[in-house]
Amino acid sequence: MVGDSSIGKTSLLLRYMEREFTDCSSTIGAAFVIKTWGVHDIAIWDTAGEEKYAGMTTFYYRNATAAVLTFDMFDRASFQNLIQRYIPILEDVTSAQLKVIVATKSDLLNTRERKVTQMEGKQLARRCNPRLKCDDPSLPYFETSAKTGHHVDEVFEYIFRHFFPDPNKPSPFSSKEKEDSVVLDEEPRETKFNCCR
Ligand SMILES: Nc1nc2c(ncn2[C@@H]2O[C@H](COP(=O)(O)OP(=O)(O)O)[C@@H](O)[C@H]2O)c(=O)[nH]1
Ligand SMILES: [Mg+2]
Repeated sequence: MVGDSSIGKTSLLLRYMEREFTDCSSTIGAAFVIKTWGVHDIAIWDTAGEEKYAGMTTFYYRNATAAVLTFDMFDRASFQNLIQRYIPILEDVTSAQLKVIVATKSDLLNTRERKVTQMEGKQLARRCNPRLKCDDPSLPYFETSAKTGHHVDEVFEYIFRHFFPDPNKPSPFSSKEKEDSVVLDEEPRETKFNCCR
């Protein structure tokens, strides 16, 4: 989960994992949760966007298979920061094969004026993912609301399906069989989200 602070990264992940929206204080450093998807245990890293943690963030980017690049659709600077700051760092340090662009806080569209168009979001998704086929109808671009849950599952499930079209087939990345997913599923979640409780 990449992007400026206060974009809604933690809220998005919380909504997906816990099915709820909680007003969170800012995340410290980076932490992760494990999502069990068929026979796979998928680690999702939530980073803090603050400058002071930039070095640490780079460390977490390094082994990422996919990146969720978030911006607040009402904050143009957060979109520019993806382009000028986060995407270049990501491309420098990782071989992430998929970059999903996610606009947050879509529940506010009725009352506020968006500062980034849907077209701009889609263009960025296209530019970031040159390996996707040109005629692929499902660009990795989503407009979401952690508050209402709008399009939140779609973000994560797009990624999981991209890498594991059949969730019950063993991973192409590792031959390790799933053994104790329940334990893995529970433990990091508690560690991660204690800022909200
Ligand atoms: N209206 C609205 N507020 C949101 C949404 N997602 C996050 N927020 C608020 O934005 C602030 C920052 O959210 P947080 O998840 O901590 O952002 P992070 O720093 O990127 O992890 C918090 O006050 C959230 O309540 C959303 O979908 N809609
Ligand atoms: Mg956070």
